[in-house]
Amino acid sequence: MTDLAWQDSLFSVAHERLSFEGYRRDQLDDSSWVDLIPGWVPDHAVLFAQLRDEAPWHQRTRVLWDQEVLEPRLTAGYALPLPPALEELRAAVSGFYGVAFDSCWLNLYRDGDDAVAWHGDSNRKTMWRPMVVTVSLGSSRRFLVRRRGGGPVLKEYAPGQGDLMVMGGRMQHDYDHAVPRDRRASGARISVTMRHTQEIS
Ligand SMILES: O=C(O)CCC(=O)C(=O)O
Repeated sequence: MTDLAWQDSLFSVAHERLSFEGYRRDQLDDSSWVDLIPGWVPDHAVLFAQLRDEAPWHQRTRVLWDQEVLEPRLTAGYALPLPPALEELRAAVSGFYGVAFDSCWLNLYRDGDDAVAWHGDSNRKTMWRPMVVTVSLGSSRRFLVRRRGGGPVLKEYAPGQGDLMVMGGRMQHDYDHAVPRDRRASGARISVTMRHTQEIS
């Protein structure tokens, strides 16, 4: 089978399994939004176990106040072509949103001590309206949204168990998001994130 035929057949299979029917758009303002589909991945527990056991996890370091510190989570990056289980997700969101998601980055929050601080994704530096896809596997974690640079929490989500979230419009420019430490978190969570490098036409 040619690469293209293989991708087409993956897309039609994914299309049946990974449905976009009933997705909800949370409009943050005129130009920023979050799309949500609860339980988007039917066999999310299988995918969670597969990625937990097989992804090339490592712990990155950051320089903070002149000190090198470990990031409080594990991460794993993939180059295209993705393994079939991730390609199925990538093909489905690329088809639905009409944009080629061409990078895939995973976060593993091992427990409630792992977190990601307030930030807007750095793709805002090169893109006008970057979309960021997050497929959440495993335990739910609090996912908070506030205006860029500070202020009260404006939205709180609890993605886990196969939920799909897509941040879009001007959200990476105008809002920050975070997954805070949470001692009440019941277990590990993996977020599969996908981004694109071509501006949306
Ligand atoms: O795990 C999440 O849902 C958020 C991850 C995130 O903000 C990031 O990878 O930049």
